[in-house]
Amino acid sequence: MTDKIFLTAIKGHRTPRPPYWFMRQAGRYLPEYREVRAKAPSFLDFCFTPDLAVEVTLQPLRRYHCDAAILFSDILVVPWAMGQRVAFEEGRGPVLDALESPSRIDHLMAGESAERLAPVYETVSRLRKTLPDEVALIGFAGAPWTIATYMIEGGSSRDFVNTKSWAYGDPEGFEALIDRIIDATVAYLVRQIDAGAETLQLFDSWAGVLPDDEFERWVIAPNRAIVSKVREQRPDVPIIGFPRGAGVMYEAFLEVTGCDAVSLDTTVPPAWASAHLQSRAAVQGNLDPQLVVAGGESMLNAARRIVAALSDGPHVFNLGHGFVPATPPENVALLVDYLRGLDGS
Ligand code: 1CP
Repeated sequence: MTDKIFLTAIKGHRTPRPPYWFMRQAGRYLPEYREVRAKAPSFLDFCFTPDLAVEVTLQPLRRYHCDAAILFSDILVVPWAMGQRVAFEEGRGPVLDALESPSRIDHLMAGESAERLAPVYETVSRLRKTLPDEVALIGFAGAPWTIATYMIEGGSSRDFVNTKSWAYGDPEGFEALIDRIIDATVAYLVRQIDAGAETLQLFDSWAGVLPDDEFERWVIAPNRAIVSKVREQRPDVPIIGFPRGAGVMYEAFLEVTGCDAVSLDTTVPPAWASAHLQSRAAVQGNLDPQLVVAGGESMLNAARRIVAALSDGPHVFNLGHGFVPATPPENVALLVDYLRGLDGS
C-alpha cells in the first residue's frame, strides 16, 4: 500500500478524488521559473545543474500542491548523451546536428551513454529526499520515434520529411537507429529508478503523424520494447505511455505495450477513453492547455466534464499537452481549487 494518491491511481485503483499534476508544470508561464532560468548560461546547463533543476521542479508544487512532481530535464538530453550536438536557441527551440544517413550512425553511443547523464540522477535523488511523503516523483524520457525525429530533422519539424523518408525507404537502417535509442533510453530510465523515480512517463509527442502500419512499427514496438526491458530489470515501477495524437490507435498501443497507464491528448473524447481504455489501465488527462489560458467557467466546465466521464475508473487529472507560456498562473490556481474540492469532504 502507498499513501501517495497518485501512485494508487496510476497502479489502477480508483481514488476519492483524481490526483493531479500538469505536463510542463515547471516552465516559462511562472515568473519564478524565468528568474532561475536566467541564471544558467544555456538550457542544457540548466538541466545539468542539480541545484537549479531541483528548485524549478519544486516551484509548481509550492503554488499548486500537485500530487506528483516531474523531474526537470528535457527529452533531448538523450541524443546529447549519445553524442549528438544539441543546443536550445532563444526563440527557435532545439537545434541538433542533423544525422545525414542511416549508414552513418556508428558514432552514436547506446546504453553506455547513460553514464553521461549523472547530473540528472543527482537531481532525481535530491528530489526524492526533499519531496513531502505524499508527493510521487515522475522520471521520464522521450520515446524513440519522437527522439529520432529531432535527431534526423535537426530540430522541431512540421512534416517530418527526412525522418519519414528514412523510415519508409530504409526501414532496416532506421531500425538500427531506433534500437540504439531504445538501449540508451532503457539504461537512462533504469538509472532514474535507482536514483528514486517512482513512475516513468514515455513522451511520444509526434506519434500521431504515422499511418497505422508505420505506427505499429515505430511507435508501438519501440514503446513495448522499452516497457519490457525496463520491467525485466525493475519490475515494480509503473510506466505511463503518451502516444500523442494516436486517435483510435490508443487502444492497440495500450494493449500491446502493456503500459500501466496512458496519457490522453486533448483530442481523445473522455467518454471513449472510459469505454475503451479504462477497464485495462489508468488514464491520465486531458484538459486542453488553451482552456487554462482562457480560464474561468469555460475551463472549469471542461474539467468537470472530464472528471465526470472518467470517474468510474482510475484517473489522474492532467492536461492533454503541456502548459503554454501564455498561461496565467492564477487560472491554474482556480483549476487546482476545483480539483482539491473533489475529495467529498
Ligand atoms: O528555455 C526554456 O525554458 C525552454 C522551454 C522548455 C522547458 C520548460 C524546454 C525546451 N524543455 C522544457 C522542460 C521539459 N521538456 C520538461 C520538464 C518537466 C515539466 O513538464 O515540468 C519535459 C517533461 C519536457 C519534455 C519535452 N521536451 C517534450 C515532450 C513533451 C511535449 O511537450 O510534447 C518535447 C517534444 C521536448 C522538446 C523541446 N524542449 C524544449 C522545446 C522548445 C522543445 C521542442 C518542442 C517542439 O518541437 O515543439
